[in-house]
Amino acid sequence: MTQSAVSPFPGVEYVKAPERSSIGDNAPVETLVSEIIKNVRANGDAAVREYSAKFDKSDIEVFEVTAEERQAALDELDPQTRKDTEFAINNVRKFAEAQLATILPLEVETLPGVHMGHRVIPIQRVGCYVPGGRYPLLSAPIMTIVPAKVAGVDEVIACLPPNAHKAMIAGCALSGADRIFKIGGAQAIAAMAYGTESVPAVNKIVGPGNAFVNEAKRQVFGPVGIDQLAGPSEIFVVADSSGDAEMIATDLLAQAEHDIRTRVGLITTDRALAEATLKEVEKQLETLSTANTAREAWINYGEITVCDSEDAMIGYSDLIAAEHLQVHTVDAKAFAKKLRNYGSLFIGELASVVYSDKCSGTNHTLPTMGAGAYTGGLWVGAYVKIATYQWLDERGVEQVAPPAARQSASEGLEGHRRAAQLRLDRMQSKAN
Ligand code: HSO
Ligand code: ZN
Repeated sequence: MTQSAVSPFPGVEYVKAPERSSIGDNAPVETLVSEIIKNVRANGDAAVREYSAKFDKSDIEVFEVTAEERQAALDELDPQTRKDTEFAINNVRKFAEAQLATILPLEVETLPGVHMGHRVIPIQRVGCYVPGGRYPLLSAPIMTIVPAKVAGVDEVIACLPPNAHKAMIAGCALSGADRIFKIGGAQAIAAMAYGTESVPAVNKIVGPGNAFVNEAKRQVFGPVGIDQLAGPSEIFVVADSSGDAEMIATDLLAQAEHDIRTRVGLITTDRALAEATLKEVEKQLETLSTANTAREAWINYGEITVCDSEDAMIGYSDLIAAEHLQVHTVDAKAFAKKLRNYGSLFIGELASVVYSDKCSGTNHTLPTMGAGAYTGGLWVGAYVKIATYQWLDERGVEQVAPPAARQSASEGLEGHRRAAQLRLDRMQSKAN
């Protein structure tokens, strides 16, 4: 059933509504993944072997990629691909370094004698999941591994499915992975979370994957950190009458070809642009080699809306909080400042999402499914901890000890009261 009669937001009308809105029931995945995690946690490599055979049809005995295998993967990479990969790595590194320089340590004296601050401490060991996927996306390992290295993580390990394209091993190596393992799916996440005989346990797991990987990350979260739960890709374009239908349709389809669940859309104040873009999408689908996937995504989750005001356009865009948001308006820089919720913003029609997908330098691991309302994407800051500390001199104790002791007493926490009071008592007996 199409929802064209229903307005998705006040002042917003569908020209083409998505036919589906929600992504199915996750319960069967949840149960299976929980079994996989329990088994890997209890039986280590043996369980990983069992699942590699079952899900990946792999009889691999030694999971870790050897130095010779690494070298062979690098040697097999064609020279232009290697150059392009290094170009992307350098750009991602440059931006991550610039961002890291903004994360500063701090120390202040909040009361006389009460000093506190925070330190910026790299996470010790990080695990990067690198998906196999239908196409080998060489940019995937770059986006998770390079910022980890820039942050100063001691050991960065990467896991990729045993049947992943060999070039992906080269991508992990060029990005700087310290160790690479051929393990995929939920078993890889479990192995990195709890450790096995061959895989060291990590402190944080990052990187996108399929429904099983995502669910496994959700389940191991707690003692292990995760970046985010990556859903299917999303792209929206906000445009006024200056928008170019061909360019917009091209950019929408560029992401629609990822997955039949990709969500793409145009939000515009211009009805003529809406209708022209609708026609353009249909036209371009006729010649796109990936049209099978892109068309299904377009029919199911694609949308075009017309807004009766700029405010409605901004409000609806903020409600969606799209993973990628392109701004095609007359004064795109000024308009961009009015937008609040998105994973990453592409200002002006020269900034295509595809550039950041591949090589311009911002991270392409971004929040989906509305998470852009509360977080940005993966970045160098996700690989460091901001950890606080304090130190006091006697003037500080004189100020904080009495209220701390009183609060503890009134809460019935006698142990706390004693700890608060002890310093004061010592200071007083020293003075006498
Ligand atoms: N659009 C994807 C990233 C990507 N696309 C890599 C192509 N290569 C998620 O942001
Ligand atoms: Zn993409």
